[in-house]
Amino acid sequence: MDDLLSTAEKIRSMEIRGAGRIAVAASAALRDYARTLASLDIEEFSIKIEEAAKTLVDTRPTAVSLPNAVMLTKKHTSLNVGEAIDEIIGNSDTFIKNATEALGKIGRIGAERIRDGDVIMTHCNSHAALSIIKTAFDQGKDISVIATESRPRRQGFITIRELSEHGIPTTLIVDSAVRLTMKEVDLVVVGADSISVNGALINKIGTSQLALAAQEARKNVIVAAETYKFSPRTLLGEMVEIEDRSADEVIDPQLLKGMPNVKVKNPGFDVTPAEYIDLIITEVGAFPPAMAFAIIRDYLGIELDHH
Ligand code: RUB
Repeated sequence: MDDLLSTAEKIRSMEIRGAGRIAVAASAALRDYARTLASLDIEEFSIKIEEAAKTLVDTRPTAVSLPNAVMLTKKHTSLNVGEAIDEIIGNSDTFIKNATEALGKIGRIGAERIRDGDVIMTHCNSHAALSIIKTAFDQGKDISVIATESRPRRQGFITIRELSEHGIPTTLIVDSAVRLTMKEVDLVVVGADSISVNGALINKIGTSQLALAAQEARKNVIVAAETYKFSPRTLLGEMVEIEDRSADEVIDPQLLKGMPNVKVKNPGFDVTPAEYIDLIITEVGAFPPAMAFAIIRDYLGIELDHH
């Protein structure tokens, strides 16, 4: 349990962050925890797995990759604990292998949309989005990137480091420079924390601002998202919860002393409606956002877990 709690804490504190990484870490943690439960009977085993699943899912609310990874990993039908553990190990190995391969496939499919000479704007730090950009660069396309800072946690710094290490010319801008800079951009490429059944994208706060500025400037917006970033529960009418993070990430509380009338809001994510999105690049193909239902049905299943 200690290892599982430690992974949960790393996700909560954002030491492990980004929808894909969170999903893979949670799947591995559940797998390793299952291995420690061999001495239990099947009922106790299933209860412990459910508790562990909840601990992992409760760490952060927005990225659906996390509950999807946990849902796919925890499934077991055998009444024999040894076999149930093997099922969970198998589920996790499959999930992690698919997630890893998905990044390569998204890179190859998405790179088809990038032309020689393109200037690409990206936001926050998305491994799926960066896979597209790096693949296009590796194909010899002469591209450059404009990366937003992504306040308040500045994940843009991770992005510019990764791009620089890959040899890709990169310009860092503050988030509020998005609209002014959009005229230099050919294409926006971002990742996803969740995609709902109506094709709306939930991603790092500020993403919808990039999409709005891109639409005004008639530039395409491409979303890089593994199929496990689609949200089956939105089929039940559920809304994706937007994480409210601590005000301390925005401003040092000391600086607010003597300002009793001020409060600070720090939403972590925002919603970009489907009509601002040209294409969603998944590992099984490039789809318009209107295909979200078909992706949920075909790749995640619509027999929903009702708790
Ligand atoms: C990260 C973020 C990323 C998506 C996709 O938010 O919004 O764009 O998670 O990333 P945070 P990836 O830093 O708050 O976790 O493509 O790597 O899954």
